[in-house]
Amino acid sequence: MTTPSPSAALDATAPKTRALSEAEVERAIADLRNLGYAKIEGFLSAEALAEQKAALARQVEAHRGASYPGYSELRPEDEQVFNLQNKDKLFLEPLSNAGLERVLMAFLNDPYYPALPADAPNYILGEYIARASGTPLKLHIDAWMPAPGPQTWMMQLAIALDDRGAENGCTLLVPGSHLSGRYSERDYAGPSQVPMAAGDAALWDSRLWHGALPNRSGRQAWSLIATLQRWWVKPRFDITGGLPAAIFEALSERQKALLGFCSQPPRDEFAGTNAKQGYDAIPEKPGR
Ligand SMILES: O=C(O)CCC(=O)C(=O)O
Ligand SMILES: [Fe+2]
Repeated sequence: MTTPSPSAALDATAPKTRALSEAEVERAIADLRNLGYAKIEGFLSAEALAEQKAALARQVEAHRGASYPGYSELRPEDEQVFNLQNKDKLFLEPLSNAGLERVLMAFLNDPYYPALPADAPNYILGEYIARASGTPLKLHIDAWMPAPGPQTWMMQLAIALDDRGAENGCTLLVPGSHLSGRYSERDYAGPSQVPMAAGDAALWDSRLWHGALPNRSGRQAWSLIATLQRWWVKPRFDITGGLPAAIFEALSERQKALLGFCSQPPRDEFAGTNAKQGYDAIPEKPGR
């Protein structure tokens, strides 16, 4: 494979994200293995960044004042839009970048999933939010439990839509902590700051101890944060049940597989006996 320069043709499967070079893909995989996180600079083109920002601004406006049980009362200073996959198909496009898929497949694809092509993702979306920091987010893991070793089952992808530095609540993380086999120390001293420029992406293993600084500047910095996980991890929302029909109809088979439509547990043994299904198992409409 040739190594495209950053200005090379845009990736055909993900309009307006940048085609990643072979070296970038390999470095991201190595960094994720060793450090538990990786950065991809300039992931969104200027055009894609403007589009994502405009799409998010519409959603922020539409959800102003909304109350979310279990969230709004706990983190009143933060701003968050949930379930981006239900809001606008545009938010799903960056997730289909071919280089990004290769990085994620290296960690999250089940090699024993014959019903989907070996060169296609069989991992799924677990959650997709946009957030802007308010109060500090203490160090935590998102993997539900720690475990040492080279295998993981969940990753987060953050795409910065604004410049995000220490003054407005950038990500904090503890390099290597994904291999510790321990839950985070909430107040661990000396985590690394991960400043990002608008359009940059970062990935981290969900076992990694991470959090976010408070926003002290008053200047909001939004990121899209997608959780990608192995096909068998329970999503945080009912993604296949909640997707609006109009968005479902506009998606490719590959995107529907990403949303979990190929790996739903059969309702009972007469409907099926294997959750690892192919594109032909995608239902006619959202749900089963
Ligand atoms: O905003 C960030 O960079 C981290 C957010 C995060 O860790 C989370 O939402 O679980
Ligand atoms: Fe997190």
